[in-house]
Amino acid sequence: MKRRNFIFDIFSISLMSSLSTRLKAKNFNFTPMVRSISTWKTTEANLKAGLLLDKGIDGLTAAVEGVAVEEENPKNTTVGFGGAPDRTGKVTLDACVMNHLGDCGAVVAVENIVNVARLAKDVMEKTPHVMLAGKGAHDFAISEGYKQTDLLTEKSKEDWKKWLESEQYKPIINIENHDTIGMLCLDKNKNISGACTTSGLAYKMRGRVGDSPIIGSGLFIDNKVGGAVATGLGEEVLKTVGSFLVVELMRQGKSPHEACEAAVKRIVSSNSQENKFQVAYIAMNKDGDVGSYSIEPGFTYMDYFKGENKEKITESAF
Ligand code: SD4
Repeated sequence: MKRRNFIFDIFSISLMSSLSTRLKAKNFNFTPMVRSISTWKTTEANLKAGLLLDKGIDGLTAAVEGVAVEEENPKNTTVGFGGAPDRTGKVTLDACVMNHLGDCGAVVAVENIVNVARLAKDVMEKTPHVMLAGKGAHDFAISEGYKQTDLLTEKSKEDWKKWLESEQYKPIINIENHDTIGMLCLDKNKNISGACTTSGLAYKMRGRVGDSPIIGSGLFIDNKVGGAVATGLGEEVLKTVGSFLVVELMRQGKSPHEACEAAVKRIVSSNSQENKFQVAYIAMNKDGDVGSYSIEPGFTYMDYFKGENKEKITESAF
């Protein structure tokens, strides 16, 4: 057994056994083909998507409703409600979605709306456009019946005020400081869709947008080949059009793991890593095989398959 697989298995055992017991106890029937993967330890979000897929729900709906769990979770400081603000104390959210037909939608720099992945899906389905920004995206949300919510929690306000004392901004995401959720869902019709949603880098400049809402960088899907999503320092993912690169590498015959590794190494080869930063990809191919790779150790992702929701460790460049 390869060391990597061994570690995966050890890591997954407790989570698997408790979840499978839960599912068996409920006499649950899983759909063998469907699969959902998501960045970081987004256990409940990935489980939500997996269970929707098992019920026969389409991949796009499963992904959007799965990531909504993190958008609504105040403890996740990189997504939605409770996300860290920019330097001026405003929480601004970015998200995108893409389906198996190659249709996509995105919103950037949205304020006071929690479920921005759902909003990106609405942009895709209800407007002639792919991307809406700032006030325009917000006004569209209101016209579609979204409610306004102050996204800055007491805790994130406190943390921001503490940060203001030094105002030291390092464009670094270290491995403890992110949990942006990107998710890929393979549904019972063998169609892959995905969603990516974030509040971006903590204490970013006002107006800064990263990779997460940019189709090809934060997320890309070609249903003939597979899909990929990114997390980490968005500037580096943008410079290499990371998720598109991963999908193109799979098209050339690489496995999801090999494609993620090559895309990460493309970034590593043009950076000294004097200032450490993290970038990680997860990917799924048309056959439902999955893989991942990260620059720094510590990245994990969730994998829902055959009724089990496992946390998996990723190999890293360093
Ligand atoms: C960004 N890629 O805005 C996002 C940040 C991230 O976990 O992934 N954080 O650059």
